[in-house]
Amino acid sequence: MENRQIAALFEKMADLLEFQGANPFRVRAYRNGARRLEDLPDSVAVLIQSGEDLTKIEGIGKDLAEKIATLIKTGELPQLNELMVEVPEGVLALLRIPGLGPKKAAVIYQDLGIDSLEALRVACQAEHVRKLKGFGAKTEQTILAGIDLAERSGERVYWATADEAIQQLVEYLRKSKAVRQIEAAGSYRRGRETVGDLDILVDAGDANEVMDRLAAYPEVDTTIARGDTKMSVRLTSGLQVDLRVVPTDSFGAALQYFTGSKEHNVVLRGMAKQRGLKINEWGVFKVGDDQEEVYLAGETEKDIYATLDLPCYPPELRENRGEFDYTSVDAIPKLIEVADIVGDLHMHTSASDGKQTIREMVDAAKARGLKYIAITDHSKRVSMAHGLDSDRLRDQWREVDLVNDELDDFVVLKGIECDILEKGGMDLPDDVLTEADWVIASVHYGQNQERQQITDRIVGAIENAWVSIVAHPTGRLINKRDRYAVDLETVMHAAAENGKLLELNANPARLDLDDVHCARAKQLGIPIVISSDAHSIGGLDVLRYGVKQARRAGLTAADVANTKDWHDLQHLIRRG
Ligand code: DGT
Ligand code: CA
Ligand code: CA
Ligand code: ZN
Repeated sequence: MENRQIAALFEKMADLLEFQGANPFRVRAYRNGARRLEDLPDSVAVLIQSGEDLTKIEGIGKDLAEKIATLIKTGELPQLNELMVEVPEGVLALLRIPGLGPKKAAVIYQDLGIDSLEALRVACQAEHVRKLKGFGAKTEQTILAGIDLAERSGERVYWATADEAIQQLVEYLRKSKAVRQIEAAGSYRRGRETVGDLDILVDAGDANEVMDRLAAYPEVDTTIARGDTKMSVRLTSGLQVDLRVVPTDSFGAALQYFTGSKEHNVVLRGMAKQRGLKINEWGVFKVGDDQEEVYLAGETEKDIYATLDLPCYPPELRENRGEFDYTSVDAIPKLIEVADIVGDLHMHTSASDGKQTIREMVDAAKARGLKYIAITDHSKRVSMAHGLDSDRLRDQWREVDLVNDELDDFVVLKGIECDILEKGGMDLPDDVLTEADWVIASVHYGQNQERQQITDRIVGAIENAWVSIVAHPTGRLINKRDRYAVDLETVMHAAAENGKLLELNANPARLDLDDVHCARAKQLGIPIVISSDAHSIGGLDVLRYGVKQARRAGLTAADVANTKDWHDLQHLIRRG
């Protein structure tokens, strides 16, 4: 069982307990535990196997450690099974309705027997809900409006999707004369691979003018709520937008607060308290003996952090994953930027399943400021993609030679994305791999093999003398397909020992390796290559999504191999 699966079950426990009105500390213990598991690079299954004591992990107490052990041993959790008998599955969906807390959800379930969003919609329309104790016509309206949203809210969107929506919206809002400053906050600003909703902050004198403009945005489907300074709308795409309008004095404080993460903010608030300060979305305040509050800072994020003698952390690092160890600007790693990338080492042409010719990919890469690319079409095992056998590959390389002859200050590398066969071993013989400049090894078949088998396959590829790198090492597709059962820790150690690289595939649906594992690779000294895996010219533009993910892992330009020119990059690999 993977860490993520265990985390999901803990989240479910927390939801169910919350619904039952359980002790909030117990609920929080499960949620914290879930988060810790997701952030953990090592598989707890493996840790347990090797006799490690899980309680040494921060946030995992004795109780959770026992439950993890049970889950790994039996695949089930008796306490969860019991709760699921007591609380029907559909009730959990009720908790996703904005503004409907566990207490109200429980009343709806107990008094009306409602256990699904659809049943709740019918009850609201029949005006049964307003008659419940503690409810009213207005609450009923809010619930009704929230049901649609809850139906879609299971889906978090790719960061790239959020980016497109937010760029358009910010550009539109900025045209309001009332807007002095505007910034996107939340998980979007932190660069999380998926985004739940969009948070936008505006510094303006007249909040109403800004909110009116948002209401008039053509992409707005419904207004969920509107107050004096905040407003939530749903876009036709299903995405929710939370807008907050604040005065200039509080803009930095609000930006800091709504950028989060919640976990980062909790720590910050604690540090403030220790100094007799109070920190919230309005600013940092000195609390006097008479409880009187004096405003100290709030205009910029930098000011906020400075009141605590802390540097202004890049948003990507604000996850309480060790950033507070950096107590000065100089201590923070200088995170990689898009402009640092000088080459792209994974792309396809019309020879396999890409759309363009080598020359077209070259021109597009040059136009994007790159210095080299590797052409890496599929090998023959991927017959659906018209993968190349040795003869076709050598033909392609002759073409690469011709293209290179025409180029100054740009290099096209002879590459291949060679499949790792189901039974192990590479899809093409060593004598052809030897002639390549760059060999990517990938799993496309047998993705459901058990842990040992698929790990052995990938390690086998890493041990092949001619392989340069393993692409999309876990095979996950965000929101769509789970990762392979592969033991990444073993794979990474093999890469480190054999002098091989690992890919951060920048496709927004892949982002594979993810942030946690990129950080682990860095610890082990394994260079990461951020690649587009482009199948067309437009596909080259995804590199920046990979860079975002790399920043969340704390990677600097020095940690990413394709920030170096091709000559220097080769020295990072032990081939042959
Ligand atoms: P998302 O939307 O699920 O992808 O994730 P976020 O991080 O954007 O979360 P969201 O939209 O619920 O809230 C935006 C930020 O506001 C969040 O990162 C931190 C802050 N925030 C929200 N609720 C709380 C809270 O209860 N306590 C604290 N300390 N901060 C909060
Ligand atoms: Ca958000
Ligand atoms: Ca939000
Ligand atoms: Zn590929």
